[in-house]
Amino acid sequence: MKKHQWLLGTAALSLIVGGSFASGAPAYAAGQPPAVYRTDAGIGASSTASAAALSVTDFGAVANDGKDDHSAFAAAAKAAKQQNKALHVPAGTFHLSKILTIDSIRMEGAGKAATVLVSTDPQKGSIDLKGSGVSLRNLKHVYETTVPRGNGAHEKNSITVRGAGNFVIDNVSVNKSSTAGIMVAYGSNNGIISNNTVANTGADGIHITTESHHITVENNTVTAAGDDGIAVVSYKTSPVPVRAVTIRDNEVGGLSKARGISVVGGENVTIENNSVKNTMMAGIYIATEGSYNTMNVDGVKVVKNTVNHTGIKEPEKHPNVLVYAGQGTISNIEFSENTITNGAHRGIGVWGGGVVRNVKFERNTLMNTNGAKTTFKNGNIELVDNVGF
Ligand SMILES: [Ca+2]
Repeated sequence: MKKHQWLLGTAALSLIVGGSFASGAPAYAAGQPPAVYRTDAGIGASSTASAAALSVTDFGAVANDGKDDHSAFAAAAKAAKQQNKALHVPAGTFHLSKILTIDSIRMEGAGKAATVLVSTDPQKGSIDLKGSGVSLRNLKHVYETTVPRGNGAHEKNSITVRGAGNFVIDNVSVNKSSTAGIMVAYGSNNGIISNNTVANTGADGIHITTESHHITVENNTVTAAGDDGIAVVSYKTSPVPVRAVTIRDNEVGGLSKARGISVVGGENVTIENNSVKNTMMAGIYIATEGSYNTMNVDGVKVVKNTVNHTGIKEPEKHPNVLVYAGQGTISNIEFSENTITNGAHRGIGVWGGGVVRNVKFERNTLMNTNGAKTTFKNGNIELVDNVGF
């Protein structure tokens, strides 16, 4: 707690000195502690429309009339890029009949309850982010209707980051999508996904894949995801894995249909200080999967998370925390100072027919009353000062 308070004070001071919020510049660096956003929503929200911003209403968008605004939004986004200006979306409800692409611009609403973008085509409603320095803030994106997940096409995600660099998705509410809530793909890098609310998706809540790297996912709330809550996934069809991802201070659960937080192929991933509860499969899942032909996992730190009552679904009966080598190799996994409680069917498991190397559990607290506390069937497992194992 002392450390937490010290970090908070330091961050707040540096922000006041830097004064970067008023400029609309990215509000923080990836290495900064996230606590400041929780304590001062006004600072986190930032970004009032400035003289340097264009408004979608100047390009013909009309709020609350039930009519399509896509062409106005597209024209405004194009102009904002050409003029190097931010794009403001005022309060109200706007309708989008197609995919909206924002390229290298900052698009900002008036708040994630105040500005609502409604996609009317369930097959083609993604807000796509591309280019460099692109950001999406302070609005809500919903689909009027959804269709089955089916082929999993990105066109029916809520938000899709397509190879963008230095991107930000902050204070956005995502509600309903046929596939993922926030999809980060195609080598997207140096991105921050923060303070968002993601609910009722057809696939994963937040999904990071296809060579993306240096991504921070912090202080988001993910509930009722149709698949995993927050997932890092690398397929063997990629030349390199997803890497350097930090997932911290998120709340994940609300009867999400699969795992809470998962790494299924990837390198150098930190999962820290998250709360995961009430997911159908394992709360935290580190795996290689033969059926999905995923890459190896190397270097995952799982630190100071709470995992409560996960693995609800039968017959799988996942433990609260599961390391599963379905193929290939899982190496260098560290679980430290986590609190793992009330597993629906069991506590912690490490198993699978692949290779598991170097899994360490240190100073974790396990409180398990249903089924086996620990099931270690594979790997070189080091246990240090854990409680309840
Ligand atoms: Ca309209």
